[in-house]
Amino acid sequence: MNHYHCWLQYRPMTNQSLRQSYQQWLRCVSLPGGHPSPLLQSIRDELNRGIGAMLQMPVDFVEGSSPQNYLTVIGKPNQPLVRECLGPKLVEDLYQMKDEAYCIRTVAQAEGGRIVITGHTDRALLYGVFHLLRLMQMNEPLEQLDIRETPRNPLRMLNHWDNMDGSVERGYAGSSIFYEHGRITTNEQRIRDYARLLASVGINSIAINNVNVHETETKLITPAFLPDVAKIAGIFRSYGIQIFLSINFASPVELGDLDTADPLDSAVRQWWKERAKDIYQYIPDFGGFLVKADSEHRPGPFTYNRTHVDGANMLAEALHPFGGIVIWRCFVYNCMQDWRDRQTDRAKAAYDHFQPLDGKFLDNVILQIKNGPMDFQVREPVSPLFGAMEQTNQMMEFQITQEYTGQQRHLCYLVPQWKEVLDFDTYAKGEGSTVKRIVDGSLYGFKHSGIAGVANVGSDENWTGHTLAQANLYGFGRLTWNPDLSAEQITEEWIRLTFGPDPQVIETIAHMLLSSWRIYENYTAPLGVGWMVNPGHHYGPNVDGYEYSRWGTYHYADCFGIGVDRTMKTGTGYTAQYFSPNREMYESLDTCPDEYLLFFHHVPYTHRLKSGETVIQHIYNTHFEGVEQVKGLIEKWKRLEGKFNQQTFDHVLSRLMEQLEHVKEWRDVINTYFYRKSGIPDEKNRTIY
Ligand code: GCW
Repeated sequence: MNHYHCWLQYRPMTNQSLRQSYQQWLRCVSLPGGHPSPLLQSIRDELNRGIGAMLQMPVDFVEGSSPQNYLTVIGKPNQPLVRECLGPKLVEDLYQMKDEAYCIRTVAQAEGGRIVITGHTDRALLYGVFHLLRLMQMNEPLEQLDIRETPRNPLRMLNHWDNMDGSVERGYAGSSIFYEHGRITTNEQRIRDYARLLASVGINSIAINNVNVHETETKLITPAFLPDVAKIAGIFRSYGIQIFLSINFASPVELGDLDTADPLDSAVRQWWKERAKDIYQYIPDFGGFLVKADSEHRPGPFTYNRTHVDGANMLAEALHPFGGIVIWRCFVYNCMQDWRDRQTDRAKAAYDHFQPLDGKFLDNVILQIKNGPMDFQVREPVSPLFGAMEQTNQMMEFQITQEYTGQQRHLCYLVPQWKEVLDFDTYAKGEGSTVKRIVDGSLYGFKHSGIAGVANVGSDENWTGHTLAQANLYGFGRLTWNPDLSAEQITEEWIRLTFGPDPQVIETIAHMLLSSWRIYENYTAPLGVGWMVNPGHHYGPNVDGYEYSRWGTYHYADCFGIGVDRTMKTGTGYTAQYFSPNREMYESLDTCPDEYLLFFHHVPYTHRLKSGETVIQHIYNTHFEGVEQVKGLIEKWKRLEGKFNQQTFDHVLSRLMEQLEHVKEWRDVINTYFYRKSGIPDEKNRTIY
């Protein structure tokens, strides 16, 4: 495998009979005539690239029909050839398809047949083509295709935390692929290849700059940079991806135009309207603004005693005439807390700030909510804000970049975590009110909704630092397209596409990936406790790193016990933010799941878990076990030597060896800390320092 190509390897087909069959089907491809749209051009390019590499033959593109016995037909349902192949009845049926949905069908004919890829938009056709190429990469037969796919989430988005100096906030894969030295990159090929990767898993939106918008980036919405932004937008457009910009709420002031950014000031409102107009002149299909306001010292409406509603709606009004939307983040909390203050609970903040505003936001505003109430920890309960605002568009924010999950030095595959979040039943509208049904918009009929992920990509040759972290990006896209896919299915697809068909490789890597999050949890964050990391960069263990800080992220360990009492009865009352029966489940020690125990309760070290172990013994056991498990990962990986290119083998092995060094550090720091705090020895007498 060549790690630059990720899951679009297009390796030459070695299976002779499959190869002949594929050659038959793909030798001739019919595309709509006329002047090709940029998307149709991308389809052509991708087929040339994929077929050329896999089948070592050129593709013969035709317009309309062809006398060939075998033909692949790509076109909209109203095109005569598509109609002719599928028949009027099916075509009629397809008229119901949504804009991004596609159908792929094999139709047998005397002496041959047709593979038809159809959908109402060029974007849908592109998705269909990527699907076909995926099937071929996985050696699937094409003789009896009958596929219909509709993406479940309208917005399938990546958020880049890239800065124009080329750095990436919380980036672990090199520098930005978009910016260098305060300017937009000239390396368009890299962006095009990125767009291909994203489109192949159905991503349709991207915010290209950090939500912390600094001085230079504030100017991205001005004519100084818009021509260059428009170039990037053009590349993404040809892969069906809309671009968004993160904006600085204080722009009118910081750009020197006005002396206030008060959202109710008419000059300010006018200013944003003009900016929106400028932007749409350069980028007619601009997606809109992503906004971090009144969060971690970023400016926002609070400065002027205004609300989030005032701020978001002002921007929404400016974008409305052009069809743009405002994605307003709910990551708002007091980051100047006093650790002595036991009443303020950061976990409650998003709900407290936003829930009372339900129904007040304009239709083209979406609230973007992090999956948990704190901040992308190894394990957090689902944010209680999901489902709690029936009349307000909501979307999910996941973190693909591994800030708190090993920073792409440790193996930590996040699809199982995301699955748990999406499958969680909020009971917002009775049983079955799962998070996935809230964020896909179906539970409440939201006008806009979806899932965003903070990207894990940078300029490293393999995009993601750790080559196996490519699976997180792939999995994010696939899960966002269809949250009902199983983690196992997504994982197997990714491995087959990336590493090829060898069953031993598939089984081994699948096992490694699927176990890695729980392994990481074992040696880092026991029972839902978070933040035991070094302050600032967040890598490596430091149990009290944040304990006496202003960030509101405490575990309250003392010589008796540990955990945050968030109950209504004796604690911060956070559990009240959940719908019943989740509220009661978390409130009671008897029913609170072990993995969240210390998130919701403060307990003595001798408290017995459902597993029968005491809390302290669980801490020791999981930390010793974590080290053994990482050794197990290394053993597994070593058995794959020679199965694919040495460079990839060596690269992953060296990351795993590094992980092993660090996991020992984690084990010893955590175990020693809790032994010293509790004075309770390990039942099994293992070495604790
Ligand atoms: O997780 C924290 C990160 C910050 C980030 C912030 C946010 C972009 O440590 O780096 O800032 O969350 O999500 O806004």
